[in-house]
Amino acid sequence: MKRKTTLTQYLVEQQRKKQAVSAEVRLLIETVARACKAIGHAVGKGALGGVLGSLGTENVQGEVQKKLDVLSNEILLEANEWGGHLAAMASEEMETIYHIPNRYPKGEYLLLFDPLDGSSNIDVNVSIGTIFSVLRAPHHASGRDVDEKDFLQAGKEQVAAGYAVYGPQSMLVLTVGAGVVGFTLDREMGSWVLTHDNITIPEQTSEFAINMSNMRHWEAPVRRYIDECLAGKSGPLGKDYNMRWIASMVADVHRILSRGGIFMYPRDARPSGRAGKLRIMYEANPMSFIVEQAGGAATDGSRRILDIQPEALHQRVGVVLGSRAEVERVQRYHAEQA
Ligand code: P6P
Repeated sequence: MKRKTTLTQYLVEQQRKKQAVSAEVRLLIETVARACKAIGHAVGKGALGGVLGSLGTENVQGEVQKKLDVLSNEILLEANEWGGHLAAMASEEMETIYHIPNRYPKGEYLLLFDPLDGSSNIDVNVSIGTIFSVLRAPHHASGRDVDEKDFLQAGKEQVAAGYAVYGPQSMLVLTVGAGVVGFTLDREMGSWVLTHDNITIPEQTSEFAINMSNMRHWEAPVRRYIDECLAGKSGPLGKDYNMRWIASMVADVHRILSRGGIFMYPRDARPSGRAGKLRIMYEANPMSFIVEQAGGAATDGSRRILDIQPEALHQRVGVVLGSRAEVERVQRYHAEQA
């Protein structure tokens, strides 16, 4: 019987190949993966675990916090604070950065995460996930204490990024800058087993993902692209398109990594409108790193997301990512409009 490659073995092999995987990064990813197993276990219990429903509190985004949001955040903090590989952490669920307690050694990496993405789907039993991003801590060399500004690095500085999707299977999808790999949780053994050793996104697609109820707020290039998709075979794109919208970014991106597609959460066209819904530091950047490593593209409509210099920890950004030819088409439409 073919021996199964586990996450640890994959990371050790990457370490040997002198990829971005240092011993600290390996420990960090293994620790996050173990925390995702615990989160997936809590999610899987559902009503039996007494963890469904809301807490009646709001997070820094002004979004109602689900019990599982806060529990998932705590699981990631507790799993990662003692290992000595991190200088600090940041999360969608926390207003400011989380400093490693003085009783633990500090490391040279920063960990950012959306502990449970897709919260609106928790109580209706639809796939949700955890997204994480790893940056180097610039302050480490200077010996000063880490601060929020140290997190404000463009997405191209990421050392690693990944997500866990808690669906019919629990999967962990990861990049350390050497392509994209996928692991499936072997629930009997409790180990992440390599099942997808080279995930790539088809260049073309005939499937788009967008929340159509926001149509009145879209910029013209987005409207033009979607209208062309809806025009089907007789339209300028010459083929019929299908539509999906799960409203869990992790699940929508996982589908695109699995069979192609384009995911759009565009910025709002109104002058007073939001720059987008998704947060750049712990949603758009990690997903863009993964999508690019899988041969796709990721922009805010016009600019490559990984080049954007963030100015605030919880900054929002428009997101257009997936099959390269489709993303570049939307980019062209923005350029023609400029
Ligand atoms: P809407 C989940 O709340 C999330 O942040 C992403 O996971 C998802 O893609 C998006 O929001 C869904 O937003 O407006 O369709 O509910």
